[in-house]
Amino acid sequence: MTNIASLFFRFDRFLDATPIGNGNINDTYRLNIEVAGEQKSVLLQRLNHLVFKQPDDVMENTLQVSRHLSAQDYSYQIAEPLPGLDGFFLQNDLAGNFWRVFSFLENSFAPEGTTDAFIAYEAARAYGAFARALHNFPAETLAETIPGFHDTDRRWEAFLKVLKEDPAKRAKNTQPEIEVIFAIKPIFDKISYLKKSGELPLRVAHNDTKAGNVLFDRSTQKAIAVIDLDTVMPGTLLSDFGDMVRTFAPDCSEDAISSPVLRTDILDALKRGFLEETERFLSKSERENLMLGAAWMVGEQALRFLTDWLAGDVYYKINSPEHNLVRARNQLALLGAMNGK
Ligand code: GN1
Ligand code: MG
Repeated sequence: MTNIASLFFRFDRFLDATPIGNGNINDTYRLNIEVAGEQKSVLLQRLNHLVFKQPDDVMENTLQVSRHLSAQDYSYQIAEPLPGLDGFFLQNDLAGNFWRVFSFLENSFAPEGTTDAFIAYEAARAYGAFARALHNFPAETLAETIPGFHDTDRRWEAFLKVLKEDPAKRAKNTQPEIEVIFAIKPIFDKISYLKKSGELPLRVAHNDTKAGNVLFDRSTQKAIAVIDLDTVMPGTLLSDFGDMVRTFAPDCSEDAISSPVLRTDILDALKRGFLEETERFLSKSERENLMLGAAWMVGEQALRFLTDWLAGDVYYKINSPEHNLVRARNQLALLGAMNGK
């Protein structure tokens, strides 16, 4: 860590690097160093280059979007990427890992676990403001940092392939879940139709709109920043709203063995917060299909967890042998609970 820190800063003393957050993909630390007698904190992160295969594209998107946001009427803070001593934003260690540093927003916290209606409302407003500030940005100029990220047709193909090859020999004992996935296919087909027909406008989408990606002020308890711009890509806002419903509205986490209950007060808070910021520019088809976006995101996440389970746990970090299967079941139960909402 000391070596990595020294690629970014000249410092007198390396104090510590404490892991923070609970992301499934990257590794994040609060790095404390001493510069000219003063303690300085930054956010240091190892970018998972097995997931983000073009790290330069991730940094370029982040810089473009951060610059655009700072030139808009956008009342939130931006966790700016900081360059290394050689001027480059990405620095490699000897093992070939990619590291970057962001300014640390002091006196802030990222919500964890099940959040209440106020947090949901504040976060939805922040994600809505983010979308609004970027609605005149040319979305097509951004790189696809994970090609086909929300291309559910493509994810469906990947699922069928792994189901056929069955590399971990798990398909036989996963029949009930596989059947449910086939039963929800019409949701994916409807989204695919809306995208292909051009009914849904191409937008800058954040693509990871969970509670943990909004920072809150410890004193005021208000949202102060939207973070984690790695998956900001051209896409649709239905997935951003949908992923909020997926992550905020259940009464338990996606890792819980119990079946989630959909909390309608949270759902209302999300709609209110998001629409306050976006209503003026959303198209009719976006407004009408927000809840389809939610069903799509929950279904797609179930598909992704199930695919990873069948593949032998190659993508998501797992903490127990059946973690991916538990997550897939959880998401399928959530989708069931959403029916008719
Ligand atoms: C991953 O690492 P984290 O928690 O931000 C994943 C999301 C999933 C999420 C499910 C790049 O996000 O798409 O919704 O796990 N990110 C990537 O927990 O695949
Ligand atoms: Mg993320």
